[in-house]
Amino acid sequence: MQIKRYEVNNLREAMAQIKKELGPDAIILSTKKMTGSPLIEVTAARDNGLDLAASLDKAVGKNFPRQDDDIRNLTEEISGLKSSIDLLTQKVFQQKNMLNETMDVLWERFASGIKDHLYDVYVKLVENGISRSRAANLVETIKNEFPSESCDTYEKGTRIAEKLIARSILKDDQKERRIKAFIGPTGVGKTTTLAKLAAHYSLDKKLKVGLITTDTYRIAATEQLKIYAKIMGLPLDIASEKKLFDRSVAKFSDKDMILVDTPGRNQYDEGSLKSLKNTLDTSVETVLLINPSVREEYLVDTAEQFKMFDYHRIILTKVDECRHLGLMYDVLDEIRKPVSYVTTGQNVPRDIEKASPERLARMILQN
Ligand SMILES: Nc1nc2c(ncn2[C@@H]2O[C@H](COP(=O)(O)OP(=O)(O)O)[C@@H](O)[C@H]2O)c(=O)[nH]1
Ligand SMILES: [Mg+2]
Repeated sequence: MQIKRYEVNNLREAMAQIKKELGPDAIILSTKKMTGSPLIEVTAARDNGLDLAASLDKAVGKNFPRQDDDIRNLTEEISGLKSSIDLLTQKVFQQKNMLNETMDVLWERFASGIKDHLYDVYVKLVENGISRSRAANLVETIKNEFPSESCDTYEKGTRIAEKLIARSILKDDQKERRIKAFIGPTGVGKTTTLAKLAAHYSLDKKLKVGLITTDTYRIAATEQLKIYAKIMGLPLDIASEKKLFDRSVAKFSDKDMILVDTPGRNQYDEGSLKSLKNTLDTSVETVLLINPSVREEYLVDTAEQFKMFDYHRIILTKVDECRHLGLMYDVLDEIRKPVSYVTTGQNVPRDIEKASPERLARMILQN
């Protein structure tokens, strides 16, 4: 019998080495956890014609851990570890929430130390959905940087807060590109917004517009755009992959503007996002659509998922359904991309407005 010891990081690594050196009939005699790296020590043996398992049982008694026991033990250990990790993650989240709550109380206390009418401004900002920390920072800036007579009433303070918010929102002064693709989560309003803008560019600006959809996953999605294209008398091409997309772009060489609709697929499906990214080359302007009515974490998450597109600007959709536009301020501050339009209803082509920092600030403060 040949016995060998292996120091490895996992069982799979051990099995590969054992199979290579001792052959496919070798068996594992024991595994032992070690401190540090490598993580485990595995002892294996090769049978030389004898019934190895039987002779081992005989030689060391039934107490000797066999392969099945080892795997069972390891499985138990792994599931134990998993539970510990879950518990730890839960605790971290709880602590984070507690910390946030404590910070909120501190900000609250800090803000209440500020003079009456400025505290009212702070309360309004928070009521409108702005986080306590940003709201407290805004009133603190008003207090410190503006002469007291310029903010000695609630109205004056609110006006200055609006100005400060506008100042901190990015201006959309980048050049527009000829090909624009609308990306974003399912149902955010890509197809509807594209139709609104197609009408704006072709009817108001008298540009020659071509439409492409890469959304070939749902028949209804293509039909929806076909109807809009027909009503507006605009050509629509369907391109399910890069080659067809490039062909459509070449076909529309006489167009001033090409608007591209993209699939409403699960944003967490990284494969389909990558294939979309591959279809749209770098000359295409990508516009991320987000709906500020959804939870802040989801918004930040969306922005993160679509980061691979290095999107140029944002369109905020369904602001008519958003009760606390202040949330938008926090998110914009986080994403740092300019907003080109906001959409304000289901009506095509009417419900869309050009965005500007001043307009957004007014919306945030007046809800
Ligand atoms: N209230 C409201 N609904 C909108 C707005 N934009 C789109 N919608 C609706 O949202 C739904 C999904 O829109 P759609 O364009 O198909 O989303 P897509 O999956 O991203 O293409 C439709 O019922 C639209 O009418 C908007 O600005 N406000
Ligand atoms: Mg769509």
